[in-house]
Amino acid sequence: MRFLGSLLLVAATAQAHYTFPRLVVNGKGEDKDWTTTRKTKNADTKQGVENAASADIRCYQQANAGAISEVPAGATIHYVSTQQINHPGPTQYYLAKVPSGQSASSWDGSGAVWFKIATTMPTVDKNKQMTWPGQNEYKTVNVTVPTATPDGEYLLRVEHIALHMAMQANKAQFYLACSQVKITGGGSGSPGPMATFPGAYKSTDPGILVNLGSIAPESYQPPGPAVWSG
Ligand SMILES: [Cu+2]
Repeated sequence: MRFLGSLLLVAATAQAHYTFPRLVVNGKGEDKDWTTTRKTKNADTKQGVENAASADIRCYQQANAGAISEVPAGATIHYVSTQQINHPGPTQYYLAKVPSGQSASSWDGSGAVWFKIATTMPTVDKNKQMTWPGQNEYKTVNVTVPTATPDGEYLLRVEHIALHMAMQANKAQFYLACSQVKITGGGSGSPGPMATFPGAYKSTDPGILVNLGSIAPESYQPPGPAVWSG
């Protein structure tokens, strides 16, 4: 029975991980996985990033993508997830504008260029478990690209932070991807505050090193800068 128990545990763990290979814009997804979303290093293993200060926290990419998605400002977007997003934790979206003279197809996203456009907060369900919007779905939560976002090429970064083991240092798991996008029909907003990846997160941030059993849902502090809503 002991053997069976550990087999089941291994199976559950393997199923619990995920990648986000397709961006969906106003209901229309990428034709194939990793077309405008940069293929991540965990495309096969599905392992999350555990070191919030590592270079992989930016895009976790193994390669640039071949194309760029057009994203109208004001569009509703989400990502397809390869497995059910069954761990508790927030989903966050960031944008970084490609510097002039460079392309979203090749720019590396370095510098203090990343601003957050969305995060999610937990509630407590009837079993007294903390749950987040989008939990247990096969897609990430929807976000609206702020209409004030200036036109141009950007990297779009999605992350889901799995917090089921986050009471231990460096045991939060970051599932993330970056897509190459071109925002059209946008506005004249001034996005900010800006952050770097790595740099935006520390392993000791209260939203990363956290025991979900010991905090109230409204006191959860998602890591990174404040949301820019346009
Ligand atoms: Cu998992």
